[in-house]
Amino acid sequence: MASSAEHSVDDIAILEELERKILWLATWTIHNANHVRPNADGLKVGGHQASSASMATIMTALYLKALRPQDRVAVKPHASPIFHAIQYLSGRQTREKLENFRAYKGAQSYPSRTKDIDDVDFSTGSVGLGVAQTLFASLVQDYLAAKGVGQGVEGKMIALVGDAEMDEGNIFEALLEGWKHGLRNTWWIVDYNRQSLDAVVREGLWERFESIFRSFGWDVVILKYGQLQQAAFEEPGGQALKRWIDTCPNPLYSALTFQGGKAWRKRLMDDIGDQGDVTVLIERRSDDELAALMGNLGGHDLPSLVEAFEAARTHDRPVCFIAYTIKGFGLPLAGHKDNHAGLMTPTQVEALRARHKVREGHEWDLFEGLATPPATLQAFLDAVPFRAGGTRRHQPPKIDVPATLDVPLQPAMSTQQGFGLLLNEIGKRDDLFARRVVTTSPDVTVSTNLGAWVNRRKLFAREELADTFKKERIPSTYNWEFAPSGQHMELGIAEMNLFTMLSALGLSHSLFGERLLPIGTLYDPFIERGLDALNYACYQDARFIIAATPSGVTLAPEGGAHQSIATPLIGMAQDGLASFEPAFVDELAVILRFAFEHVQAEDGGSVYLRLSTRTIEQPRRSMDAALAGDIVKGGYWLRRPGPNAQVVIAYSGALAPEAIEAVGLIAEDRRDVGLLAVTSADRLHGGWTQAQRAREAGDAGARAHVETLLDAVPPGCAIISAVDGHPATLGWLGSVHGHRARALGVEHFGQTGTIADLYRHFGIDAQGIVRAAQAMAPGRPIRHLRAVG
Ligand SMILES: Cc1ncc(C[n+]2csc(CCOP(=O)(O)OP(=O)(O)O)c2C)c(N)n1
Ligand SMILES: [Mg+2]
Repeated sequence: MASSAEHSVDDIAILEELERKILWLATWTIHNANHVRPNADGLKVGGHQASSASMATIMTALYLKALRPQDRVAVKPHASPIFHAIQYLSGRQTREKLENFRAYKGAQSYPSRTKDIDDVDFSTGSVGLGVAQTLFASLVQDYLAAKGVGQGVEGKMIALVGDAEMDEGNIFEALLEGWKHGLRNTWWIVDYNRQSLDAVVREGLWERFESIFRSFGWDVVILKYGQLQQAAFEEPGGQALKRWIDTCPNPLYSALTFQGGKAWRKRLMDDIGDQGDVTVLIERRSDDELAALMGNLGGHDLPSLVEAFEAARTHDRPVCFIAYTIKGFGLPLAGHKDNHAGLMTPTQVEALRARHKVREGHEWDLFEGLATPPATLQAFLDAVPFRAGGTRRHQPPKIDVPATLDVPLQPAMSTQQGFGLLLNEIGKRDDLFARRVVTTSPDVTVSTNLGAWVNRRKLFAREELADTFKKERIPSTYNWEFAPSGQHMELGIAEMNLFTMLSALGLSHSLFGERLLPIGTLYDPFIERGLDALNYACYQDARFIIAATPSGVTLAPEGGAHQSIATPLIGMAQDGLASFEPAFVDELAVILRFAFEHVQAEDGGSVYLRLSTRTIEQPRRSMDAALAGDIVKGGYWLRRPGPNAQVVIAYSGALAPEAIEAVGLIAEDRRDVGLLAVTSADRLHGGWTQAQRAREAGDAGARAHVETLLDAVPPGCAIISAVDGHPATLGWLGSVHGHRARALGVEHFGQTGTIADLYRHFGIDAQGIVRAAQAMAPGRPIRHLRAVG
């Protein structure tokens, strides 16, 4: 590793030149998007010039000096132009993408793993999530290392964090979890520009940050004064200047920065001018030099940054860097409190062009206007350590999934119970497949039925820890041993952490070169608590399985606070997530097997299993390939309707017994009643949409599974659907072939009672279904329909 002595003055000089180039390229990218590129909408597309500039120095120090190929970085969303400029300079981003910044298929507004071409490690956008993601990635790195797999060399997991971003609660939830797991190798670099979107932050915020991080066991490195300032403090009168800087309120510092050298001089002379040393210190400098001195905060001082990063690499403790910066550094927007959405005017850009010596028509030239010869600059860029070793994204081979997942079926059981048994069976295996399954749960490991699996495969910790109860010979069902070989990551209650952890586990193949098969369990309603993190995980194309149980109003006595109504719709609407709600355990076995394939498939995604604690009678049947195929596609006829059917029932999940009973009650008075088992409203609907789109694009033969299924329903027949969730989940079935439809489901929370009470209350019991059938398929009264009391 290089020591600071090895940073020749030349290196720093080159870095400083390249930093200016990066600032220019980012500025031009934004300016081009707003003022040069033809824009039919006539709207400004923005680009966060000031937020970006704030990070220019820090990111130059990182990407062109401090980073190693094994490091992974989450760049704060609004530093995207700086990130893309660095990538362009490094030959990883194209001019075309930059010219189309924020436009269709151009470089993204916020760095995106899936949409950008330029080596984004973690997407960002919804502030706070990328930050936490680095912490969980570090835990995954430790998990792999403990098993002797992964990259073999430890990287730093780094987040570039806005100071206002630190208001996001999920960051603190993550901090606590990191502390519990003995977090290592994580750097959070806070861009302490003391500005947010609307405002200048409160005084002394850094002290809160410092004490919070220290109490979680982090090192805190405060980068407040750059080397110019440090030198000035050594001059006679320097300590008075330092005291003034330390006590200057944030808004005043910002305002003076915006106003420039003249204003600094007047204010400093008024406040600390003494006709002696301090006055000499100030007078010795021109306006420009004075502005440069006062702007020379730690976060804009390359030597300080490079040194601090190198020092932090010598150990594995987590480090929070608080780097003082100026929002809009190097631009005329610097320091102004309204600068967040501020764009430079064409006149201001022309002035900057002159300062950067960029000729017209040469705006994108890499080394335009720089003093150092291009060959030297290129040689410097070619030798950047981060770039050594080619691609940083791994593509390990797929893990073979067993042809079937077997489970001992009992006459009556719940899908949650089946899930636990399936995992228990996997836990008995000794193959790569079983070794790469990793589970995690926010304090609901036992109550979601992972207990047996954990007993077999242990909890993960970097160090062995025996179960005290076992040691003391106290009988317990659970054997909570922690070991490096453990395959369950225990989490506290916070669901945001669960999804961020799954996001990190689910990117393990790409980030660290080792495939994992992550499964997270939680109560279904609390998906909503972690929803933004779930969306974030899917957006990054992380691959994982969630088993959400219990769900719906079927968890009856647990009460309204735990009921989930919207989750089936979330499952349908969430991109990158295939959702299933099986009724029977043999269906679940097929779906879980599919899920292990789907999370590994190039064009696959993550999987959501909405499960239930309701024990229901299981069908006695043998699973064949055709049935298994239909279950994965989203549905099959449990009872095919005949040609004279007036009504068919479609149901999902735990309502199977009600649907089956209703069919029996209706069948005596209506002919040919059909019963459609919907294992995935999401897959059925998605397939239907896809087929329609394909036909519209000219593929006349395209056909969706649901279209084929519903071919069996005669034209005049009505479809009654029933789901323990929002009725819209299956409400669309009638539109497939133009059948009349009545969608039953749950629209309100809050009732507590038995399952029978609640199904009756919401009209999703057998009688409710029969009532709907009577209304939709009038004819002679259905004898089994009781009068509504
Ligand atoms: C979850 C979320 N809420 C709100 C926003 C909108 N937003 C973007 S940046 C920002 C504040 C930026 O302040 P800071 O983090 O200090 O970054 P700076 O602009 O100073 O660099 C806000 C509120 C967002 N991107 N994500
Ligand atoms: Mg800020």
